[in-house]
Amino acid sequence: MKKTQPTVKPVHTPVFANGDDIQIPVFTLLKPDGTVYAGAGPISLDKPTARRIYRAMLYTRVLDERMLAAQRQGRLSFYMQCTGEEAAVIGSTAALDDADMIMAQYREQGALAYRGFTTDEFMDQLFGNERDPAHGRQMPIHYGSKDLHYLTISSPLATQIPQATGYAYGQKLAGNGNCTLTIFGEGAASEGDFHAALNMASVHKVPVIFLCRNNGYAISTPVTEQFAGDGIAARAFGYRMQSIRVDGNDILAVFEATREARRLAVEENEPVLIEAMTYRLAAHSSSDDPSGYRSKKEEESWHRKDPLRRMQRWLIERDWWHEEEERELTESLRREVLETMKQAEKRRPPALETLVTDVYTETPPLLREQLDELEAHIRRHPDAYPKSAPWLDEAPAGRAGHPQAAHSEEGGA
Ligand SMILES: Cc1ncc(C[n+]2csc(CCOP(=O)(O)OP(=O)(O)O)c2C)c(N)n1
Ligand SMILES: [Mg+2]
Repeated sequence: MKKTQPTVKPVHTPVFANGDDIQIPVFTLLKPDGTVYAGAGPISLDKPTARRIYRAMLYTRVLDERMLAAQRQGRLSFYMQCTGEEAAVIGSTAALDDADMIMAQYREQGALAYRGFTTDEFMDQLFGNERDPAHGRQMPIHYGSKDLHYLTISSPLATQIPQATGYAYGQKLAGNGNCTLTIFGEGAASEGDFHAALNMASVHKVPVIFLCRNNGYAISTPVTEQFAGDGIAARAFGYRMQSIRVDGNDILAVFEATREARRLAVEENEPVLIEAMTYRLAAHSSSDDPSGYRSKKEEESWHRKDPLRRMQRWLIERDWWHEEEERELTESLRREVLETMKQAEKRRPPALETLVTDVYTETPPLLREQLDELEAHIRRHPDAYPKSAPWLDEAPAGRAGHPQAAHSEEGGA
């Protein structure tokens, strides 16, 4: 795309432009029945990648079902499902190089599953046990993996979007041939961060792909109450950025669109905006009940467009997948998730000390004092804390019986 200044062609009556003359089509290749549209462009998805994608989609479904049930049983405090949006998340991830960076929102566990995040890693984070790299300091679903080039999830919406522009600028300077994919909801795109990120990416021509999952809702707020413009795709034009709207439940279209976006980003330093039209089939989170704000009829109409079913039909049609294989895989994944969860929930909590580590090289005196007071408090009220917690007795040498702790205990709190 050419870089230009604003057009200055004179007219002599007031002409207001509102963008209505720009029609953004929806790119789609795969029909809901799993057959490909007549006249559809080339499909580059090969068998091994297609199977890897489908396995990750199945895994994510199984994980979501099991973990929501665990939350309902009171074993887990909170959960968020990717259900219904697996094609948008996994299809885009699969079109990247595995070393490309991903900066996501919170509903994109399918991207991690595709890259090989293990069930142990999912469970240790969800249960915040002693093996959780964040030491239980994040809510469940705030995964991250340096090895898999996946930035740790942040709860405040849209923070990852300008971070992605900055990171991708670094990739451009490093000349490593990689790009960054940032994924976010249409609700997050109402944040100023979204606009700042697009503007900076366009001005500095950085290799970043902005992927908006337009799933119809920001918690209970439907898109009709979120914005008046033509979705999210149209916003790219204000920054002279290329954009594409794609059927987000069509694995083939998401894959091809992202593949081309990656080429533009890496080879031509053109950032791209992708709007994936999809639907959040489940509740916003385990704390939400959608029956208060949307109809069963609406939900059912989207169940018929389920991205898994659609891809499954395409795979079976090509003899790349079989129903028997799916039954066996689903069963074994269910067993794996359940068994791993049982182990993770029994694992010990992180050491108490980790409350004040990781930020400063040496724990500052004020934090140390607070930790001592906490220890003293727990010793005074042992019944109010988990019996399994081995925190105090395993405190590093010099910690247990620390004079400060004794002092606080005497003083009372
Ligand atoms: C800055 C900020 N404001 C509000 C919230 C509360 N909040 C959490 S999720 C959410 C809805 C986001 O909707 P969307 O971006 O469309 O993502 P979806 O949940 O649909 O995947 C809101 C408002 C937040 N986490 N951060
Ligand atoms: Mg949304």
